[in-house]
Amino acid sequence: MAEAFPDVTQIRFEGPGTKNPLAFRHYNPDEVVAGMTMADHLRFSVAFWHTFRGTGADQFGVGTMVRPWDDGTQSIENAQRRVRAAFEFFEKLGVKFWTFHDRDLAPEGETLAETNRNLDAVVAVAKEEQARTGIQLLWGTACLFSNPRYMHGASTSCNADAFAYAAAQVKKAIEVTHELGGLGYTFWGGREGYTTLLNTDMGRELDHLAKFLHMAVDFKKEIGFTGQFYIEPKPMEPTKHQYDSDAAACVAFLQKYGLMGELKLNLETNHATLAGHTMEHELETAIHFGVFGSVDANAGDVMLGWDTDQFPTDIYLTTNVMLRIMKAGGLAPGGLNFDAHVRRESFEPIDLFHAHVGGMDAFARGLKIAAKLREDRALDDFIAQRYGSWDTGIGAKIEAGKVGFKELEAYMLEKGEIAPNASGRQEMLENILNDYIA
Ligand code: XUL
Ligand code: CO
Repeated sequence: MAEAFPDVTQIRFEGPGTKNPLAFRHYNPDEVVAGMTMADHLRFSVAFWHTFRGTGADQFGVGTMVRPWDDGTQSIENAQRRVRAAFEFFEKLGVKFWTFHDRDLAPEGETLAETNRNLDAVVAVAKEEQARTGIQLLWGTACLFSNPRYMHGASTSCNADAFAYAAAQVKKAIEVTHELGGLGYTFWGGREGYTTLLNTDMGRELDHLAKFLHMAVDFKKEIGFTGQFYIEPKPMEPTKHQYDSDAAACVAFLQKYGLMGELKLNLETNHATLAGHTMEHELETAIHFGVFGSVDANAGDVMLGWDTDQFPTDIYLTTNVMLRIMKAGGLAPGGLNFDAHVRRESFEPIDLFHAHVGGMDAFARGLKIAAKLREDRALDDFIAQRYGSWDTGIGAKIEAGKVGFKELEAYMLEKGEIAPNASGRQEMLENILNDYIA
């Protein structure tokens, strides 16, 4: 097949001063930062659905993307050619991982059996390309939201047959993920949520979602798939109330239904902001509850209230994300998956490179800044000292469980008033952060 991106050779590290827009200024894969190569810290992944299936269509107009390798048909040959173009892109960009939904890869047929055969035919090419390039599947997933059969949800549908179809579809998606040596499998709740309680039995739907995930866990064990399962929280879009709304809601769900230990979280920046949280809050929550897994790297727009899935360019964001990832001890077996798409106006193939190069450089800078902040304990010492009252005296006794309300009453009656509070120094800390980012 002719090259899909004939104008691009390997994207290389040229350093901060370069004027070449198709070079890395900061991402130097083999450079060691805090004891590990940048490639191993960052584990970049390309999302097949946005980069190779995104058309640029929106509510107001049809697609705009120019993709010379794609003939626009639903043929298997076209789907296979698209996969080869994708691997050329991954290789030239220098990423080691990719992700896909079953239906991004291959068209649906007339029957489930035909759909599965279509998928197998395209997965065979992906397997070949993986072997040729050494690029690995970070995770696979199933699209349980596009087809009208899932209008009421998949595992949370009021229609039991939709649950059954979704189970069959996910079974197959886990099988092909396993076949491709996938490091994980993601469950994003698609239409698992509701719009009005006037027609919804929420408790029953949540029970069904849990049952579905238990079946998936059982099946995974049965076939010996050892990849990590992830839930991807999102608060809204397409439904008004998505069940996996944020990290804390997912933890509550996993605990209630006995699924802790089986699934971790794949956290996405634009989903965090839609939930009214910062991405670092979501990461910190997941880390605390022991469910941090992987990251869908993107960004929203501060002026727009929907899931714009833009490429991350904000160094504050990437620094804060990398601070948490380093605190968690790294990403593996997860990664930084660019669940992001180019703008409708950026319709040329080359824009796919500009977008990813920018995202990778933004994260490389975030990594270097976070590593330096950690090395200097520029924030850590302040936090440790802020909680100093818990290290000795009454604080240490409370943490050790040595006192209860009666002892604390006696302590305070004798002391009369609390020790003076100290300033939180937020502005000083913001200045320190700025100093490192500069
Ligand atoms: C949707 C979203 C999905 C998941 C995979 O907002 O993020 O692409 O990442 O289904
Ligand atoms: Co996502």
